[in-house]
Amino acid sequence: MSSIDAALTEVATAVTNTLDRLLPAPVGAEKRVIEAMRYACLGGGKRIRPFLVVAGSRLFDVHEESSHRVAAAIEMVHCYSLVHDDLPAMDDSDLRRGRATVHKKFDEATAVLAGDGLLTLAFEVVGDAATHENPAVRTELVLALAKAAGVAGMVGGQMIDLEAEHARLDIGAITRLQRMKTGALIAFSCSAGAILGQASEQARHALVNYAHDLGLAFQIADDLLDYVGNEATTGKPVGADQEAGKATFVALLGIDRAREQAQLLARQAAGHLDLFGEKADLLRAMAHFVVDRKH
Ligand code: GRG
Repeated sequence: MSSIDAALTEVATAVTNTLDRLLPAPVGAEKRVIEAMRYACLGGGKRIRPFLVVAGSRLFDVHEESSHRVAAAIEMVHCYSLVHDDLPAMDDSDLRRGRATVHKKFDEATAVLAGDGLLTLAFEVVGDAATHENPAVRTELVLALAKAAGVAGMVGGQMIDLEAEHARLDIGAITRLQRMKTGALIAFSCSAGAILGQASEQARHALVNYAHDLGLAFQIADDLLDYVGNEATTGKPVGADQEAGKATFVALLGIDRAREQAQLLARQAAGHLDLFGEKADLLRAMAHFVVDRKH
C-alpha cells in the first residue's frame, strides 16, 4: 500500500468512528430518519474532504479531536449533497458507493429529511464548544462552511449545473460552475486546519491557492471517470454526464487534453505548498491521488 493510501485509510477509519459517535443512535419514533442518516454517512466513500481537514490541521499542530470533528462535519455536508443529488428530482440515481442510494433503500421523503438532518447536524458539530475552545474560531468555521455549502458555493453551483443541461457553456463558465459545486467544499476542507490553528495570512493564502487547483483537478478527474471509468470500480453509474449532454471539461477539451490539464493542475497545487516543507507531503500526495484515482 502506498503512503497516501495508508494515510487515507487511517483518516477514513478515525473519521468514520467520529461520525459514528456524533450521529444519534437510531431510537425513538424518529428512528427511520436517523437510520437513513447513518446509512448515508457510514457506508464507504473515499473521505477525501475529511483527509484534507486532518492533513491541513497537522500543518498547524491542531488537536486531533478538533480536526476530527470538523472532518466529520464536512463529510456530513458532502453526504447530504450526495443523498439529495441522487433523488429522482435531480440525478435519479439508484447506486452510490456500490450500494442502493438512500431513497431506494428507504424512500424519497426519508432521503430529503436525512439530507436536511445531516446538513443541520454538521453546523451543530462545528458550533459546539468541543470543536474549539475559542468562540471566534468556531464562528469563523461556521461562516466559512455556510458560504461553501450555500448559494455562493455548492447549492448555487448545483443550480447552475441543473440549468446548464444541453446548454453550451464555455470553459470559463464550466470552471465557475465547478468551483462552486465541488470546489467550495474542497476549499473549506483545505482551509479548516488553518482556521483551527489560527494560522498566518501567508499560510492561509497558500492553502487557498492549493485548494483552487486541487478542486479543478478533482473535477476533471471526476468527469474523466464518467467517460472512461466503470461501475464496478466507481460504485456509481457511469456515462450519465454524456447521456444528459452535460457541459463537462471532457466534453469541451476531449479526453487527452483533459488528462493533461488535470496532471498540470495537480503539479501546480503541490507547488503552492513550498512554504510548509516536508510537513505538507501528504497534501502534495493527495493532489496526485485525486487525478490518478480509479473511483
Ligand atoms: C444537492 C445541494 C446539492 C448539491 C449536489 C456535489 C453535488 C452537488 C453533487 C454530487 C454529484 C457529483 C457526482 C458531483 C461530482 C463531484 C463529486 C462531488 C463526486 C463525489 O465525490 P467523491 O468522489 O465521493 O469524493 P465519495 O463517495 O468518495 O465520498
